[in-house]
Amino acid sequence: LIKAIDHVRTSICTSVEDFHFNKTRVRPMNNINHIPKDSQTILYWMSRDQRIQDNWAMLYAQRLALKQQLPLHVAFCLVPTFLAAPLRAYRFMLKGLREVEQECQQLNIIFHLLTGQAEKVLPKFVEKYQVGTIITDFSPLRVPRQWVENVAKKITTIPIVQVDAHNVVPCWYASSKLEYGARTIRNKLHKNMEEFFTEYPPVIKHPHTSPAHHQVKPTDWQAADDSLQVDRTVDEVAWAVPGYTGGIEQLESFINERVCNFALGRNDPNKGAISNLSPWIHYGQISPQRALLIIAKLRPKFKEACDSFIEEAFVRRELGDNYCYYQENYDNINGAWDWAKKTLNDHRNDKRTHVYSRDDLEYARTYDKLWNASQIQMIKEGKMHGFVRMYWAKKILEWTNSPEEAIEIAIYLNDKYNLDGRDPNGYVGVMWSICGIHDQGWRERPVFGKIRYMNYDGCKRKFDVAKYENKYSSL
Ligand code: FO1
Repeated sequence: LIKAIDHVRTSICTSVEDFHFNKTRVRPMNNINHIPKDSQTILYWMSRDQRIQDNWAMLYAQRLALKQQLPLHVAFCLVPTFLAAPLRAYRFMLKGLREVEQECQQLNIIFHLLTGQAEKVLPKFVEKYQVGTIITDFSPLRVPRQWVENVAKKITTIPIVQVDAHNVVPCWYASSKLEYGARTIRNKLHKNMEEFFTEYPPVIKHPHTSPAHHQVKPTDWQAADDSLQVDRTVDEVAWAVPGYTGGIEQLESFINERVCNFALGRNDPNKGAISNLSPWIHYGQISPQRALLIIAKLRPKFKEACDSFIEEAFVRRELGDNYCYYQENYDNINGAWDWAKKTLNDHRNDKRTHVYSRDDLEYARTYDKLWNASQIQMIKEGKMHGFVRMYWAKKILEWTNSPEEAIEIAIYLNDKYNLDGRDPNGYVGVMWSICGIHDQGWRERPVFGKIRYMNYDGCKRKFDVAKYENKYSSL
């Protein structure tokens, strides 16, 4: 599949220079429009989209460097802690970045792993290499948005621009407001598909070599690992091979082995019918748009599966970015609509049938074997099946003293164990389950109020619960 994708890229265009770049993907982060005359390099500050190919931010950076006839650098600013990400998450990310470094070497692009906050390390970098423009990618989350803002405050002499390299339709272009749900954003996204759902040209071997080329040493990955201040008890998982190649291989196995069952089996955690791509997508190691372009081609053969995949990986995923971008309280109860806040408040003092502590939940010590199994799967594999994720979060609401506590515990566990934790989709999943965002009101009942309820018997009607419980029966 990797070769086939390379072939598609080079067949649409041989150079990014003759490619029409859709400028709607780019927005200025300061009001400087001119690249200083004595500039020596262009910099892509990579953050969310940790790949070279199929990356609009990288393509835009190279295009600018080619126009200016300047060398091209890529820098990643490694922070020692990020939203409580454990070793499992960081190792997955760092291994993917190793592949990025190798690819840069082959393409005459210089890769730098800078350790520390961007606002501290980038100003020095810009001065040292006489950077003419910084291009960065886009995340709707608070912390990375603050990074960009802080950098823009410190670096005031060169243009800083941002490219949404994660969404098919740039988040700020798809909608200018907080959407209610899939039904209100779907048309907005689909109507823009023709404009944005295009093939990627290749990032090419860069023709301009930096004088600094030979001074830059290869990254010391061990030192990078040692610099982390993370929970090292949550270790790597075996099933997911990090990096672009690993991600494309996962996509290939989805196409060859699982897509045929996706339409009917995607809600059955025993079926193994899902794409499993979310870890690679979270770290930007593969492009969601690439996955969509490939899956869309299978539509004549697997219409229903492809349409469901497009709904999940395009509409629902981009709705997640919309929520986090326009709702600053995306991870707490204030991010709920008024009807949901009211109903949760009305039922705040309802008697709970069981109350568990965070520890009880974390170590899967509940009476519910299905819930325990889902928690065990997450601890062991760093993932949880999408259908069970909803049940899992809703039970946390049922078994804790307040919706606030439920949200906090659900996010804590999701971010600690899941490879794709700390992602807009994770926050939206928790907020959908506990606060009814992107959902509607349902028949009122204890604790949940009008928030949609899920129960064990309902799961039994959907899949072989005992089989799943047996698979994940102990830690
Ligand atoms: N991005 C960075 O620019 N630097 C980091 O050190 C960094 C660490 C990190 C750890 C775990 C994780 O899940 C993501 C991490 N990211 C990092 C990427 C990033 O900011 C996120 O993927 C997005 O914000 C999600 O939208």
